[in-house]
Amino acid sequence: MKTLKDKLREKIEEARPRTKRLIKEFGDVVVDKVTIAQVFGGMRGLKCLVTDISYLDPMEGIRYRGYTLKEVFEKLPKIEGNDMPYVEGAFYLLLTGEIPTKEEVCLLVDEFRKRRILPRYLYDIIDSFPQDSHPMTIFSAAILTLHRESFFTRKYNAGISKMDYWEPTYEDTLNLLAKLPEIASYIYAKLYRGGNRIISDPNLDMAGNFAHMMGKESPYDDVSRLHFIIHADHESGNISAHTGHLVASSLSDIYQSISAMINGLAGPLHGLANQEVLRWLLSMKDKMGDNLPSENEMKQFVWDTLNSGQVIPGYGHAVLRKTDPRYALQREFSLKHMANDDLFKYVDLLYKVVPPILQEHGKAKNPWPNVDAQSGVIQWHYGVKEYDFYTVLFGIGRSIGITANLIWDRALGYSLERPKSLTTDMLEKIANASK
Ligand code: CMX
Repeated sequence: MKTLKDKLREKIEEARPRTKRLIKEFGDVVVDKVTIAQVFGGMRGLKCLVTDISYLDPMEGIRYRGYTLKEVFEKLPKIEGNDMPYVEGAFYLLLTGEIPTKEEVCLLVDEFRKRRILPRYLYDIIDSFPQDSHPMTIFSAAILTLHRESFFTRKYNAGISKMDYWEPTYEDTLNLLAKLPEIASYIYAKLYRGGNRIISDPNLDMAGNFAHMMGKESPYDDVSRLHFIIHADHESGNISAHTGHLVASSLSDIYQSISAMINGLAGPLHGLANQEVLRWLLSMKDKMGDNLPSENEMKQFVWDTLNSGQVIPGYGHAVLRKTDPRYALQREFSLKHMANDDLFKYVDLLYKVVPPILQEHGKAKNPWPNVDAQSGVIQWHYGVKEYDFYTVLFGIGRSIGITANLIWDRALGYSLERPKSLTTDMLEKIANASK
């Protein structure tokens, strides 16, 4: 059986001539135009990035390597007795475009096991953070600290051909991904469990071991698999993916690039929205006591939030224009496992009342829920009630897709990112000339 790295090498050899041909023979072909609104508006919708790993259709949602998420969950190998597939299998798919066999996944599970141990100094660094630090800050710093382990940086300093950049990047990726659950669960133990750490179980897969280190019983292992896989990738233009790609384009290594992307994910308009949803729901629950709000009370709560100039967390999206399939998958899980959970009932009622209100409000282009509207409530149900921690979970998942992208960036020799800026004067001249 071929190893993942050998298979990847073959895929890279196949892909290189396609990229080379497009640049060499069709480099001047126009792909898109740029409007003044896009220049000021965060480049929304501008087609100027490339990835073959995932594609986001505004109506259908994300596809990983051409597969809808539903297909991904159906097709990837699973551990017997579990509903959700191995996270390692999702990484395999994102990296190669192929659905792995169970044997191929097990080989990768073994690779991750061998690489998961953290260096002693990392525990000391995590311990040295003040207790009131946000877990995303510690997570980002811990990942950055591992820069000293970078194989890519060592190889680069020794002098390596551009054609081979992807290989040490691949090694760094496996080393980092294997360690993320260990880092995250240690941060959790430090901040919320008085430092009482549960040592990892070498017999378990990545997500199963994470659940174990969090001190959780089944089905929290499947919750983790579901969570990490749906958060893995959302094409290249979202803040975390784009930050990772941008930083890596200067040949910063995986640790520096992933630490940076974690900081982008930590913003409330991006990954932190999952913690915002919980904070917002709990503030309503506080007002309601044990009573479930009526539809009218819920509507009033939503309007009050909007009228105070805040956004409804977990709703809207820069690209999507319908209910996020990642929301739908989590809803399906919740209906099966926790339909009577109080907060889930809130989330369900919100699904009914928020979209028409956002439509009436008239601002959001997408009134439908995104991934963050559901994820925190599932964590809450299984006893992870420290909602500051939720974006760290998003970060573990997102690292899987971004590292796969960065390996390919290196393999296909994508350029240093350097768009051009203009002054307001220049834009005014362009505007006047168009009259
Ligand atoms: N509640 C209230 N207003 C909203 C809104 C929401 N959920 N979503 C968008 N709007 C508003 C925007 O703030 C903007 O207002 P202004 O014109 O006053 O600036 C207007 O509607 C148009 O925005 P848009 O084009 O529809 O959305 P953007 O592409 O600018 O922003 C997003 C997308 C996700 C940041 C936005 O929908 C939002 O703030 N949602 C709430 C936060 C959230 O859930 N983020 C998580 C997204 C998923 C993820 O990345 O993790």
